[in-house]
Amino acid sequence: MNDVLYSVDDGVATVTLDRPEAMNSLTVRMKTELLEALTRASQAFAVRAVLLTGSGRAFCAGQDLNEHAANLEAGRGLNDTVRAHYNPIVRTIAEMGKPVIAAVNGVAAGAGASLAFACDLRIASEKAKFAMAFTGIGLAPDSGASWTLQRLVGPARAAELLLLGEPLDATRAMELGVVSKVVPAEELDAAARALAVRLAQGPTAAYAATKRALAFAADSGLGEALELEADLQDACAKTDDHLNATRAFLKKERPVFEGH
Ligand code: T3D
Repeated sequence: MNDVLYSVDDGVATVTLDRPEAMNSLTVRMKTELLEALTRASQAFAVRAVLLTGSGRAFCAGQDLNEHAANLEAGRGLNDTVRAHYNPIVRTIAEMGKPVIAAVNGVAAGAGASLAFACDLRIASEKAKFAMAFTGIGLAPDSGASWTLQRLVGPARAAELLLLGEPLDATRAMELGVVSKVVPAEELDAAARALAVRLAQGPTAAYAATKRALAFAADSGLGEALELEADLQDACAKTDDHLNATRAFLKKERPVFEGH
């Protein structure tokens, strides 16, 4: 891979968008590599949590507008590019049975903000900024921002952010619940890594079930959500992690989760 870095340590796959000279904006090559990295993390048994971050001063400035302009000049529409590249990336993050954390090191604009919103947790540097840059260039939200953002901040605030496109700094993002923690820039790597390692040492099957339950409940009635919860709980109850953690609790010991 050239523009996306991938490494695994302590059960954590770190996926780094690495085109800092263009603020990690997304070309076809970068989106292809990002999907490959996320798919690899999702399928690797040894990986139990994923950390997504950016090199340099940006998290991700969204679509590379040079490539985008060339596409427009060539008369190519966006129907295929959004479906072919952005949608599979977002689905892979949302559907993988492992927690995905965005370590938002700087500006996250357009589809870059959408990528952060698609993750399960967001931890931000004081220098982070979220810019819903879509309408600023005459586009509508993509990569799931219309779905994720209103679930993070509520429909009225999401409409305001997406229509007006005014950036959120890290403090405001924290106030609105877009991020769960803000840390000084120099502490972001360590703080995000500590969170990812903690999750990688947790009950992976229970996390997968929690992701599934949350995604399902977002679109279903209480009755259906109760039914799925019952099925998922039954599956979790059959894991070694649950059995061992219950025994550990009764012996007043710390549980050790093996991830199955
Ligand atoms: O084709 C499709 O599939 C459509 C899909 C669209 C999804 C989208 O993501 S739409 C939204 C696209 N993104 C944007 O509109 C954001 C554009 N960038 C900005 O608004 C600003 O650059 C930032 C808010 C991200 C950062 O501002 P600032 O002042 O910190 O930095 P800057 O000076 O504007 O940018 C620094 C460099 O990065 C600059 O290049 P230079 O002059 O140093 O050579 C700038 O052109 C470049 N850059 C920033 N964003 C992009 C970019 N180059 C290409 N594409 C970008 N998106």
